[in-house]
Amino acid sequence: MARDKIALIGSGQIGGTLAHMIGLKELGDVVLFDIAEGVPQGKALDIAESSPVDGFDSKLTGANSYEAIEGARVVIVTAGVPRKPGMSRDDLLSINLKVMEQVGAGIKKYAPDAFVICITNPLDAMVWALQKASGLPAKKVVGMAGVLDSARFRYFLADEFNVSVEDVTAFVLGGHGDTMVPLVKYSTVAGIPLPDLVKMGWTSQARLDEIVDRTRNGGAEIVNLLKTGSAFYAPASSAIAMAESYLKDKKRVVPVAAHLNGEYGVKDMYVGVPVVIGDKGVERIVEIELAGKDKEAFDKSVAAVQGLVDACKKIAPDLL
Ligand code: A3D
Repeated sequence: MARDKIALIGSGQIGGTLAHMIGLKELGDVVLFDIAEGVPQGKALDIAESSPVDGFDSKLTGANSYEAIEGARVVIVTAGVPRKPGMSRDDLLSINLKVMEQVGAGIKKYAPDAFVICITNPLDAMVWALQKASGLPAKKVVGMAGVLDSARFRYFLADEFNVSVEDVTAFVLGGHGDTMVPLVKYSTVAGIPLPDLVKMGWTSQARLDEIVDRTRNGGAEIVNLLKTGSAFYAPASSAIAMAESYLKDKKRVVPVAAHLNGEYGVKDMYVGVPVVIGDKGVERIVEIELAGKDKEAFDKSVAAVQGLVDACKKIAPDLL
């Protein structure tokens, strides 16, 4: 059986980490792509030179032309520019929107059968634009955010309770960013919902609220510490989990930015919801009933994503 080919569009902090992880996990051969000359080639060679030490077989190459991604089974997109001081959210949106148009055209031409995972921010709008620009079926194009947001929530909870991260599950809905909706009653330690743990005296409601808040601001916390960029290890791990579920048809149930067409009362938008990922892409959208404060928070989050999508439509009306 030939090895799967995985294309990484964008060879920056996350792209390089993804390539290294794919090698270490022997998930397939890697093509690193970037517009910066030498960077994808240099990272590919550097990681390839680590392969004899770590004992993995994976062919790693770097490229500046889209032909190199031909036939990829998975494409992970991190291409774009970060928000710089003085740059508005709309400036960032219009720059990265153009990037998504280029990337979408490249995928359409050379990897139309791939499962595509978008990571570029602003996530929920960029994955929407990438699906439009690539013309791929919506169930084959997803955004990575929920796995990362719920991983952060799980980590903070495990730390709070002094238990293994493996025994903590978390449920996060909504758009990526400060409007995300961590659902406390569906988050558990070994199956025990968090509200029960409060009753059992494991933590207080006030502590739980602080942890939810820290989760919502998890990205900003890392940016403030690093000063020169944003998180890349945990985002890369999260995208790898999604790629692995597709490549191995694991049918994992994970929160991703998925295309909604009526589910949760949302039409033609990407919003973070739990889905099943198997070898057909998004095989099922898990639709839970939301009520009260959770529904309010979800609707607020959807409205924020809608605002970004409307801005995209204004900048690039021909994407529709
Ligand atoms: P960075 O290290 O800047 O890498 C981005 C790469 O994209 C650079 O190497 C650029 O040269 C390249 N690039 C720019 N324009 C193009 C183009 N037109 N075609 C191909 N490549 C191009 O960033 P990073 O790896 O740290 O982050 C990548 C993206 O992920 C950013 O948009 C971040 O905001 C985003 N991000 C999202 C999350 C989520 O949870 C959704 C988390 C962390 C980062």
